[in-house]
Amino acid sequence: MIPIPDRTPDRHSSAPWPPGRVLVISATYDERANVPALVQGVLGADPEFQLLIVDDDSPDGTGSVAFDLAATEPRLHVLVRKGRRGLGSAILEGLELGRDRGFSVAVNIDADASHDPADLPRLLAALDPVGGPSADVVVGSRRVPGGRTEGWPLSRHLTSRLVGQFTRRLLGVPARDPSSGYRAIRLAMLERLGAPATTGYAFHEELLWLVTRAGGRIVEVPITFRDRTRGASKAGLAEIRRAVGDLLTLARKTCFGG
Ligand SMILES: Nc1nc2c(ncn2[C@@H]2O[C@H](COP(=O)(O)OP(=O)(O)O)[C@@H](O)[C@H]2O)c(=O)[nH]1
Ligand SMILES: [Mg+2]
Repeated sequence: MIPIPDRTPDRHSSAPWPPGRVLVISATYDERANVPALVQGVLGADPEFQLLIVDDDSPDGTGSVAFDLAATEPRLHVLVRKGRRGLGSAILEGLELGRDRGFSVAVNIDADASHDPADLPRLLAALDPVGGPSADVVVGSRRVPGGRTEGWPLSRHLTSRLVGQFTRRLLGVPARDPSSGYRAIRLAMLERLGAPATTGYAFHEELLWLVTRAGGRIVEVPITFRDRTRGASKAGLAEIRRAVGDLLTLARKTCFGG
């Protein structure tokens, strides 16, 4: 039998978006328990911030929790996509939506409380430092003085360091923590980048790689990353395998062009 394709459309929260400058984006997959604190933390950090949750139709109902909160919060927007399409693809769709809605800056934040919303103003300030050169991307970094990671097992420290070295030395990305998902990006930069090819976790490294090749300026500010206490990591074996393949593709493009 020929399978019938799922034509259910992606669903957007319905309230109009107020005009704004800073859009915080959070990709979610099975983060039901984390969404209320995420919304409160981000929107409480500054009355100017708006938050977009891009959910991939999480089986645990994250999308309906987010829609319920958005019904009474005009600064919260929700996009629930059909099927799991990947972390990178969710972030890219959020960035493009932010750009199309006229925001000038987006900040990506994980939904699981590993990234502290209290750091948002510091990340944004580093885009346009007083008296210094402006940046195109600001990475919340665990590997610059003052940065740290709490609660990770040794295996994750080692993998993350290995990926960091690979991205820095082989891909030529000038960042000490290129895998950090906590980052602010000037949305005008998107026009200067080629289309990212990565839909999974290696999107973080690829975005910085594209920014570097486009001559963009990346700076890092220290953050404390705390491992999640609610829900489980989605970076399972299949995702890790996919990310390794994507990083090797980037290395090939770096060395042989593409
Ligand atoms: N929309 C969407 N979000 C995802 C997907 N995979 C992971 N995420 C979200 O991406 C963020 C980082 O994932 P996480 O599992 O915490 O990865 P870890 O911190 O590397 O263990 C979390 O907010 C996840 O819910 C996906 O396929 N689609
Ligand atoms: Mg996490």
